[in-house]
Amino acid sequence: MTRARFLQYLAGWALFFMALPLRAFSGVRVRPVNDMAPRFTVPEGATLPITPVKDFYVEDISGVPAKVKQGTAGWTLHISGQVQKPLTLSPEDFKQRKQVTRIITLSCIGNPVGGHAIGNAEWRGVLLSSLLKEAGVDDSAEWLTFHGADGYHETLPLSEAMKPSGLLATHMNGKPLTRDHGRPVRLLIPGLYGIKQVKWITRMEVTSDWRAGYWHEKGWSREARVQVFSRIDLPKSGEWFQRGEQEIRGIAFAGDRGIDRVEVSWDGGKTWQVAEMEKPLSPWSWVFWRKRVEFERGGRYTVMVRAADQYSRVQDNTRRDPFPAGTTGYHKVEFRVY
Ligand SMILES: Nc1nc2c(c(=O)[nH]1)N[C@H]1C(S)=C(S)[C@@H](COP(=O)(O)O)O[C@H]1N2
Ligand SMILES: [Mo]
Repeated sequence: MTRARFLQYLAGWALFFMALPLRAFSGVRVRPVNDMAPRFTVPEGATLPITPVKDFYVEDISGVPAKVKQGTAGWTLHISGQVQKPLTLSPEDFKQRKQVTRIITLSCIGNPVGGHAIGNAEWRGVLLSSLLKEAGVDDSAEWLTFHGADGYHETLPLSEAMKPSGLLATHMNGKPLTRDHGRPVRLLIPGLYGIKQVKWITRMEVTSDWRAGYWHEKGWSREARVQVFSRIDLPKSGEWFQRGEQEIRGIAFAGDRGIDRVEVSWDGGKTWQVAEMEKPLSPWSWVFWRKRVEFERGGRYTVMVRAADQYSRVQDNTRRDPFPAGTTGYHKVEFRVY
């Protein structure tokens, strides 16, 4: 089999597994090879500005590593490769460094249109750039590879890693990271999908050679830059309303590019109206939008949403599968007015 055929074959299987909608709601962990299947539940009510840890989606290749289950007392993170001064850091060493708190939204690249494999949290930790400066990166180095205790690995360009927004987080919403979310330390680089946000980090290596990440080896995007995403949270699909005023609302997200505008349609995409937006909690956070609409006539309505980032990149209406670079299509909800 040629490489292209092989990738097609993998892609085929990835599409097949992601097309099983029941998986998302069952909460059952089925894990076929090559399947990016984030576990998430759809909340009953409105979306909260900060996602409680218990409702935050979880995605990883083989669950919490044994090393983490045994406790993280002897844990160390090594920073090595093309650096002047290799570092070995314990959780205690992290505590002694300057603490930074950031609100950052995290989204899985496998999140479907309208999906909930996206959450917003307040992360605390140490700036990635400050640790790299401390280690003293060689001029000839270009890449930084992260290794997780489960064998997962990802590579970032050093230019991306040196951005002042990247965080090696030890805390989530004011508490130490839970095992599921990467205890004792994980990466958060705003602007990139979860694929890049390595959990349970044991080793970081500075190199001049690029190495494909775990999912990139399976055909997923190499850069994994977040696409413009918007979602309708209310009304829910299939709901019935009495004639009159009704609020439509939801979230929008564009990684580190910020949301400039959200537009809503309730005639199936023929006309669009600008929605009101709340101020985001940070430059890396999702935003809440809302629109009050007067529904005078009974019948069936299709509400749609689309957003644009601050570089005026309007959301793409092609309903792409999340594989290989994240989904793009507009979220639609159908409901009835009587
Ligand atoms: N070590 C490790 N880190 C990982 C993964 C993994 O399988 N192993 N999965 C990545 C993916 S695909 C996503 S979407 C995020 C999910 O983070 P969460 O489980 O905290 O929501 O973790 C990323 N980091
Ligand atoms: Mo993911």
